[in-house]
Amino acid sequence: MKELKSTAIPPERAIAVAVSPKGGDRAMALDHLDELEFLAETCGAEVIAKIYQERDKPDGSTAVGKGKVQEIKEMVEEDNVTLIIFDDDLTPVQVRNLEKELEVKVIDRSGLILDIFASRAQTSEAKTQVELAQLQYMLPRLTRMWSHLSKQFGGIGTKGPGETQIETDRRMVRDRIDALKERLLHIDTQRQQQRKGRQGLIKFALVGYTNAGKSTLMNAMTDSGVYVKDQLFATLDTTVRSIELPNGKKGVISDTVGFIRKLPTHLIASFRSTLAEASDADVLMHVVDVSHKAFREQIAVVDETLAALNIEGKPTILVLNKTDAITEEERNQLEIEYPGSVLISAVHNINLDKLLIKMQQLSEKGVSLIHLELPYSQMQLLPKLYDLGEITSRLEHDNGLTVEITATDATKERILNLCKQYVVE
Ligand SMILES: Nc1nc2c(ncn2[C@@H]2O[C@H](COP(=O)(O)OP(=O)(O)OP(=O)(O)O)[C@@H](O)[C@H]2O)c(=O)[nH]1
Ligand SMILES: [Mg+2]
Repeated sequence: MKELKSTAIPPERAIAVAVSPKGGDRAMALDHLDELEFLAETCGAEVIAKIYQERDKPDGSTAVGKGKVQEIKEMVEEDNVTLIIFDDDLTPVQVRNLEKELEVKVIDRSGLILDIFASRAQTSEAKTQVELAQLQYMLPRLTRMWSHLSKQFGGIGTKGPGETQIETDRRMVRDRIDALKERLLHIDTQRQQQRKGRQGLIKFALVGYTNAGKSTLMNAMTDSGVYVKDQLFATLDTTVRSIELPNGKKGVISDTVGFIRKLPTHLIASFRSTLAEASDADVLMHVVDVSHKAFREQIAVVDETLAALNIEGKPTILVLNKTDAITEEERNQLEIEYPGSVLISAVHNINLDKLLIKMQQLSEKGVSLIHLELPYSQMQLLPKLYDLGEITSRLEHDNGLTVEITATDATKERILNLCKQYVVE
């Protein structure tokens, strides 16, 4: 009888490489390497060595320089390494030179993150967004891919497919990019419709570094069953659930994709529609894993990413999570360092009541009452006002209606634009 062989693909054996400027923060650079290892593991690769190199600046042709390339080559041969991952973006030229020398696959952090996103994407929206980002990442690298193919097959056509073929391919990729953008625009319109239905409700959005515990918190607060896992980018889509505040007011809370250091710009751009929920929110809840040694840097990365997406400046609650995994002394220290934050543990349900009260306080700050004297001749404005805010009182009299609208900061301006002249102070 024939022996059955396992069809499982053996995990890639990888080396992670970081090149840092001389005299930089070594501890931080090593931390980045650890994160790169976590990213690689998320992709199913096993990191067998991490290389950290200090240089004045990365070498133009191989990033690490000739000597280091030789060193890596020896490791590749000795340890059956199949993949080299660089923490910083490589130029197409650097990838080509490195692959030629080392004779294994070479990728950078952006490529790795795109790979993870591609394997995680479930919904048509996420898939479209990832494919768009992948193609945009690939476009400048097309020449390199072709030269690889021609090398691989040797013989006829070893000089590559020639400019014409590359141009044709570039055009095909560009056409596909246009088609995907079109599709995203359509998805965006649908989302806007959905969001319209939620106007008048207070909107909270969970944001934060990947693996901070956003989905765990969402589940703890709403029973929503969002996928939780100790891996990077467990969540790629947005889930929205209703939530009730201690004062009985209803709101919605959204959980979405997490951020990471050096998130490829194409990816940020193409995930705009997923992140629209956050940009539309009244209150942001910035979830932080305080048990992570680099959490302060992670806070900064999230703030920067929010700024890049123009989602900054909203009322924000700093939610310091995983406090069960730190000491009491550290917890006391955090309370002093981050006044106004809420220390919680999403898995152990610690202080979620405190968080709800904070959410209520912040949402009240963002809510204002607008009083209007609306003449009967302007009744066509009423349906629009119902759409934008919550009409909390309505009194008919001889000349028209006296209306009180409860509006959030986000909608107040739009209401005022619509009927400024009818506002009574
Ligand atoms: N110790 C501890 N672990 C937690 C806590 N909250 C979440 N975790 C764990 O942290 C890991 C990540 O949790 P998720 O909720 O998936 O994190 P996320 O922010 O949604 O991550 P992405 O969707 O990947 O961006 C899981 O293994 C959780 O069990 C907490 O309060 N304490
Ligand atoms: Mg998640």
